[in-house]
Amino acid sequence: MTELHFSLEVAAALDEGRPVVALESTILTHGLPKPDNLAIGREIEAEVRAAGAVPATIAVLGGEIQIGLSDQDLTALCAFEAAIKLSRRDLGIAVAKGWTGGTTVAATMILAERAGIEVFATGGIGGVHRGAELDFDISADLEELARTPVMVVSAGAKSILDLPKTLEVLETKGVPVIGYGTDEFPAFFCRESGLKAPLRLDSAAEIAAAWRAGRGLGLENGMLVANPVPEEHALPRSETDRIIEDALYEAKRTGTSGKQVTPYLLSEIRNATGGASLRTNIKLARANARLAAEIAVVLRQQ
Ligand code: PSU
Ligand code: MN
Repeated sequence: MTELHFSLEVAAALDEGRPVVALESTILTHGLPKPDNLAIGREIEAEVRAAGAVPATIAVLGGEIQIGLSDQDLTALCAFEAAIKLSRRDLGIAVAKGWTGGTTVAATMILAERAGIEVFATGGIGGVHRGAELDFDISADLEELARTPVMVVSAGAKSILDLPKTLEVLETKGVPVIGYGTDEFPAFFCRESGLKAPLRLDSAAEIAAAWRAGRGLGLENGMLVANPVPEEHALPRSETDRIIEDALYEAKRTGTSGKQVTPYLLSEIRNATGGASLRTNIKLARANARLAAEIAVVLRQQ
């Protein structure tokens, strides 16, 4: 068996049955700019702790699968220029070759499940890209939500994606998509997408109960909780959509493809909004960490 390496804090929490929230690391290595990524990673972890759970940031360090990072590990990962973006397909080779990298939503779900962690907070998930009917660019995150029983708390998905097609695929794959306190599926930077959230729940306790009941039926799929960015930190929709259109055009023009697409679009949007998108990204990631921790706490009380 490929070994998992636990931080002391996470090992103790899991041992004692205390609530733990998994956090991904591609957001740190590829989604956010250096050196801000370190402070943001720490803030997200602090948010989980403030709500009474233990954060387990997951990454691969020198080929070792790490469940929970010491502050020293987090600092090193955030500064490492050569970090690799690791999804499901990359995990085996990363361990065999001794790579260091950030795990995507898909890879983090796999490792959280192996570690016995049910709740996971991120910013946004990958999905069906615009034009996927031609280039087949569909994130492995969707397939993972279909097959791995971990709850993912996100701010929905960015409109760099084709959101209607993303929701269709999630429906086909039997993934519950829960609007938290909203009837509308949120679009990451913006609270509105113009699309209805397939399901709606209004409290951490309701979400925890729905999760337990699904698991009690032996269902092995994950669940997506879509938590809209707090109103005061949301970006205006029409302007943001225009910036996203420009970023998509640039990606096409520069021939960006494969796993580079999402990081490329994120950095284009950040530059075009003069940092406003970064502030929003931090706020929503913190809000998701908070909600995930609340759910993890309720799950331990049931
Ligand atoms: N979407 C975001 N921010 C992110 C990502 C997605 O709004 O940082 C990252 C996540 O780690 C996600 C990954 O799992 O990108 C998806 O990449 P791809 O589209 O190549 O599957
Ligand atoms: Mn892709």
